[in-house]
Amino acid sequence: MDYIRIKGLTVYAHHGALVKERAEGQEFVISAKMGTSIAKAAKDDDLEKTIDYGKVCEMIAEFMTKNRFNLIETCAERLADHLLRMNEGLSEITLEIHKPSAPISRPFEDVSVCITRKKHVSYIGLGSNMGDRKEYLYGAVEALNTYPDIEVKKISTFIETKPYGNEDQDDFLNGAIEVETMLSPMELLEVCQKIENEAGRERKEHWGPRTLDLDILIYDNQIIETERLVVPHPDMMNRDFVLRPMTEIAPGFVHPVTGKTMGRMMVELHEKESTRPSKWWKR
Ligand code: A4P
Ligand code: MG
Repeated sequence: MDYIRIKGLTVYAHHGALVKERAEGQEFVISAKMGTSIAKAAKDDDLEKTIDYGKVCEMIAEFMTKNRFNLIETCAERLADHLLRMNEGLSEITLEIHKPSAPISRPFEDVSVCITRKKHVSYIGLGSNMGDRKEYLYGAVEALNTYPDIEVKKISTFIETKPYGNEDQDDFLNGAIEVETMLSPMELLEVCQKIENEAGRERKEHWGPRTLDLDILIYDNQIIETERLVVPHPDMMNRDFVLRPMTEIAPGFVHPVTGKTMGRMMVELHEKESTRPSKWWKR
C-alpha cells in the first residue's frame, strides 16, 4: 500500500456538545493518511489516475462546514465514510481531527480523535454454462464496476470446468474477482442478484444450467449464516473451479473458518481427489 498524506488542514466549523460551540464555531485541524496504489499514476505521470489531494481538501472543508455534530468522534466516522465512498482508489484512510480550542478549563495543547477505516474486501465467484459464457462473465465484471460503491481490483483467468454436482449439463466457464466495496454483505448480494437477473438468469433447477452465477465467496473475515446469505461460501473448499481462480488472485488469503490459505486448500483438495477411486473403478 502507498500513502498520500495531508497534514494540518484548518477549517472553521460548528461541531461541539455545547450550545456556544455550535453557535460560534471554532477551528478544527485535520490530518489524513490515505492508503492507495500510486503505481499507475506514477508510471504515466497522470493526475487522473491518483487521488487528487486538492480535491480531497475541498471535500473535507465542505463536509466539515456543511454538517454539525456533537462529537468529533461522530464527525471523524462520517467523514471517513464519506471520503471512502467519494474516492475511487482510496482503500483505507486514517483521519485525525484536532480541536485545539476545545472548551477545557485548564491549559492544554491539543485534543484530537484518530481513526482508521477501510473499504471491505470481497471475493466473488463467477460462473456461466449457457450462451456466450465469456461475454456473460466480462459483462458481470463491467456491471459490478459501474456501481460507485464497488471497485473490481483483480480478475482471475477464466477457466473451462466440468459441471460439479449436477453433471448432466454443459461445461462451465469459471473465474473469481476481488472487489473493494462500501456495501454491506446483503447489499452486495442484492447487486449480484440484480446483475444475474439482467443477464437473463432463470432459476428453474438448483445447480442447473445458468447464464450467470455470482456467489459471494468471502467478505473480509466475516462469518455470516443467515437464511439468504452464507459466507464464506460453505462448499468452496470442495470446488476446484473456485479454489483455482482464488489461488491465482489471493493465494495467501486465509479462510476465516478453516484457517488455511487458498493455496493450501487447493493443494489439499487435489490430494484428496487424487486418492479418491475413479468412476471407472466404481462401475
Ligand atoms: N446464497 C446463500 N449464500 C450465498 C452466497 N454466499 N452467495 C443464497 C450468493 N448467494 C448465496 O442461489 C440460491 C440462493 O443462495 C440465493 O437466493 C441466495 O440468497 P442461486 O444462485 O439462486 O442458486 P444456485 O446457484 O443454483 O444455488 P447455489 O447453492 O448457490 O449453487 P452454487 O453453489 O452457486 O453452485 N460446476 C462448475 N463446474 N461450475 C460452477 O460454477 N456452479 C454450481 C452452482 C454447481 N456446479 C458448478 C457450478
Ligand atoms: Mg449461486
